[in-house]
Amino acid sequence: MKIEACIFDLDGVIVDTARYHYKAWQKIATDLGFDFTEEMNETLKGISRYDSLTQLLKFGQIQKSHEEKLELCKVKNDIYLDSLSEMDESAILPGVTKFLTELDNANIKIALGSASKNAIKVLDLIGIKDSFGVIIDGNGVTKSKPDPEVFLIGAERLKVSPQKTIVFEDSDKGLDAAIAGGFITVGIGNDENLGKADYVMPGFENVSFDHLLSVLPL
Ligand code: B16
Ligand code: MG
Repeated sequence: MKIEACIFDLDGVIVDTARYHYKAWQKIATDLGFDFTEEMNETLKGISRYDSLTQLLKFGQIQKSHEEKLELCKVKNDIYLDSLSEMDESAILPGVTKFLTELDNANIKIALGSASKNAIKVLDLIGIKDSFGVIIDGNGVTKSKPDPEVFLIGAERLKVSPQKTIVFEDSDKGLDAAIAGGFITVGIGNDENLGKADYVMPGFENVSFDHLLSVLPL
């Protein structure tokens, strides 16, 4: 099978923002009076802001109205945006830039498939927006991961089939979305959380596209 495209998740794959989302949610939980652990946070990765809050409130066994939830989402986003204020290209995860260049040289199409409504802002801050031929973010979907919509729209815009496209994801929900869409999957993180992917690696450092092609079940 010849690979024609790659679709990248943003937070936790391209850039080190997953920890800022976690810190912001931790602050919300602390203010609500409970501890928000890393294990709990793992279940929030890849899902929309509102769905994340719904999940967080479940952990704290707290009821809020829709309006209160919208307000808490705003507070969380303000905390998150504050933490981005000093962000620049140094936040790009190791090996990512080199890997993207290698794809480009090999004429592999490249898209972004993120749940984040802040994706364009983050890409601008780290100066990497032009690397993506197509960008699908939280503003362009109606259904949150684990629904495959974000990746299917990405593949459609790139004019490639999911079977010839690799999705890179750091979250369980994101992998579910890619698998449901029929994509080839690479988990970015550890095997324990992402074992359902076709291949799992800690990141892009010292990883070449050719190597990846040799280890994926194509
Ligand atoms: P925002 P990704 C996701 O981005 C994050 O993993 C998730 O933690 C976050 O809640 C979601 O974006 C929404 O982000 O609040 O910025 O709209 O991993 O799909 O790139
Ligand atoms: Mg992610």
